[in-house]
Amino acid sequence: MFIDETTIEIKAGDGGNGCHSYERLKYKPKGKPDGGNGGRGGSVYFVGSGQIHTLQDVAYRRHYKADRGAHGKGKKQAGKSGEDVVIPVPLGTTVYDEASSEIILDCLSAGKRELIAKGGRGGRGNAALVTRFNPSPEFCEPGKPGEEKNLRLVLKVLADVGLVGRPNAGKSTFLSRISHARPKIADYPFTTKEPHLGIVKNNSGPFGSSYVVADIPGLIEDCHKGKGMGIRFLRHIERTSVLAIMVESTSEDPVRDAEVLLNELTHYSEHLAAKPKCFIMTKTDTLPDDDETVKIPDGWLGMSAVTGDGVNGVLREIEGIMKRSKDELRGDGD
Ligand SMILES: Nc1nc2c(ncn2[C@@H]2O[C@H](COP(=O)(O)OP(=O)(O)O)[C@@H](O)[C@H]2O)c(=O)[nH]1
Ligand SMILES: [Mg+2]
Repeated sequence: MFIDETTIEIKAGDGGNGCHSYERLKYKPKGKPDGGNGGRGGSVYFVGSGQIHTLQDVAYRRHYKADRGAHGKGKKQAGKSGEDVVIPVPLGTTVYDEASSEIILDCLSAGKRELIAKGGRGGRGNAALVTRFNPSPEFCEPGKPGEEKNLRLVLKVLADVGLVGRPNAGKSTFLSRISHARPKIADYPFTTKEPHLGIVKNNSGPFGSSYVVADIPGLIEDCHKGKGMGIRFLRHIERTSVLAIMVESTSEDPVRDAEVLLNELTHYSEHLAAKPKCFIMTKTDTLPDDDETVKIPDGWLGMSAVTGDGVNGVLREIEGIMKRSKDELRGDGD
């Protein structure tokens, strides 16, 4: 199941207590202090992973607790440290403190461990507490408690391109044509209930390596009022750099249909609606040959994800827009 929001409780391990003990030697009633230090409590970390795309596993477990440090022992034996807990989360996960709503972490790169709750320090044993003035301390320190946090995790998937269209526009078919992703395809609306990501390899185009395309559920008029699947899932294209607006060739008025889509985007956020876009008419194979030039509005591209006609043209356009917006971000655009 696709889960993009959850709350969890985490607790780092407490530090082990220091030990209060004395050397025991034959014929010597009380030797030197030899109580060892307590071990450090385990810490809790998050690590971004490119292999998972939902918070499902994290949400299922809900409680995470790292081990406590072991107590120190006599003969200056230090307690073992508690094991750390590392929680993998999908890239694009933002971690909030549940109480203050403050952002603790934005997980944007894979593989880096981020400390979320620190394990408690172990207490010192009386051997470590010896001073010139107190050569035989009759006390030791308790371990410090590990940090405890209630967290809210919100996932906004990381993708470069977002596919926007009515249900049945052919978004999923397009994604499965250009990537290895296999979203469900059918001729009834709302087959896509969750975002699907596809990685497009691009070795020849201007963009260089590969990029991620997100297929999200279809948008219908007034979905911002809760119709259909609503617009909550639009968060998953918030971090894209290009939107591909897709309208079916059966549309009576493609320009108006595109406006309806843009209007729904605007209701979600002006920022989202203002992203660079390309406009695509899908399923051109169903148009009679002489109809194509008439039907496709100026500045739009036509394609058929079934026959493959025009698909490369669409990818080149998308890659071109991505390259231009990256150049602008770097400040060397014109
Ligand atoms: N003839 C034709 N049918 C298509 C094309 N692309 C998609 N379809 C069909 O349109 C229906 C909806 O496609 P789908 O990709 O699930 O649309 P989505 O709801 O936008 O993801 C399916 O029956 C597809 O087989 C196309 O280029 N040509
Ligand atoms: Mg679909």
